[in-house]
Amino acid sequence: MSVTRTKVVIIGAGPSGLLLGQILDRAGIDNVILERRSKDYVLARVRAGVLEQGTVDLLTAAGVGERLAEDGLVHHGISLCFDRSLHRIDLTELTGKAVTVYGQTEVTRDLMAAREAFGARTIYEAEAVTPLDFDGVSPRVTYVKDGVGHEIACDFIAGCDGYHGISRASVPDGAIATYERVYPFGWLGILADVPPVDHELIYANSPRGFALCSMRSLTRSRYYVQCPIDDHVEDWTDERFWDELRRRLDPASAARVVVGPSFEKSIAPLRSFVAEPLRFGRLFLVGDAAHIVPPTGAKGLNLAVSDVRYLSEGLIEHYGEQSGAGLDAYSVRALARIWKAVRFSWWMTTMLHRFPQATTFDQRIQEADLAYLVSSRAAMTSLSENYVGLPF
Ligand code: RFL
Ligand code: PHB
Repeated sequence: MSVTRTKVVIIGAGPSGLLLGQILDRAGIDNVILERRSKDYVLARVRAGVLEQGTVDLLTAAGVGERLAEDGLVHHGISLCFDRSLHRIDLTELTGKAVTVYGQTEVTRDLMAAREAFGARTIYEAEAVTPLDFDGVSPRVTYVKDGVGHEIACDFIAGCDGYHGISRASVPDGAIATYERVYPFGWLGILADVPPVDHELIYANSPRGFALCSMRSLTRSRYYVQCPIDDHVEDWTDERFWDELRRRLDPASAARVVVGPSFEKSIAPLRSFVAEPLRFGRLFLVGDAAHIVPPTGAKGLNLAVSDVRYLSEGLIEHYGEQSGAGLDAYSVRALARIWKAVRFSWWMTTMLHRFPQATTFDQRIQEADLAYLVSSRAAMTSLSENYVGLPF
């Protein structure tokens, strides 16, 4: 087994791992990323689309803001659709801030290119990645690549390996608490090269269930409909999808839907999940490894980025000023922001979806929630300040 050394081993090359690596590279802190999948596999995953201003600012400060500034679409509002009519919420008028539509795939591509240009080490298709001895002062990570075992000794391990990763699973049961809600439906999402139905996003609550009209560019649309969790993608022809989407929108929006062949179609389950704490000796949990939110609030990627902000500040302080204060505060600082986003995402999900078990009372409360929201500047401001991103 070959043994090498670095300062920080990062497990996972999703947005959390790649951004943490990029910030550490620029601060002169040596790191290695170990990723289970191939680079092409990671790039083929279609996920988030909405970036908070704070996310854009951090990506820009990390030197990967160029293409984002060129191709990102700045949105100043969103629309809610219910009762067959559209209600626009002016995010910028209410908060002074906007959001940027730029696909997670593109963020990942930019971060991978920057890392390659810098010459930092990323090991793709690393098997059996195992974080070890993180409760002591000499942690290490072992892995297998092309049938050969390797070990990397390090100062810290960053678990950026998503919900199904090995980092959280390596923590002894008694040391971690988890909180979870699983929702009784999924999102069927498609990508198609057709112009979006509107210049901003539409979140729709209809008697047939939730729908979301999003986009990746002015010629590429990303649409979702709520579906039963046990549905199969094969049951959903393009025709059925377009028909269902139109039936969940107000008549004017439905008439503007441009249909075309989809080139990506998948079903995602919806879940809220938080693990506490986020630090176990010299192992830190970051992003989806520590928490999952349903996508209704567009918060998952943005939360991953705010975790990276706090952790990178702590690591830079550790190496620069020999102070452990930032690392000691990481878990508490990150969790305070995480729980607020978990609450917002849960609330948006509850307000906008049709729940199979809902009583007529629940249904009336949902209608009142929506009616109150669009009639109250205070309520719309509250939604907006959460949607554009709470302060760090
Ligand atoms: P990721 O992206 O899951 O990356 C984890 C990486 O770790 C690797 N890995 C391992 N590597 C080595 N050894 C192991 N044992 C490993 N196990 C796993 C994986 O292969 C992977 O490469 O987590 P990260 O970096 O924390 O990023 C989180 C975001 O990806 C996630 O929160 C968002 O995509 C959530 N999300 C959205 N977030 C938003 O902010 N705005 C949105 O509009 C939004 N829309 C969405 C979403 C997620 C969706 N799905 C499918 C889950 C829409 C959807 C449909
Ligand atoms: C997306 O474009 O994929 C998207 C946008 C907003 C959300 C969730 C997903 O709330």
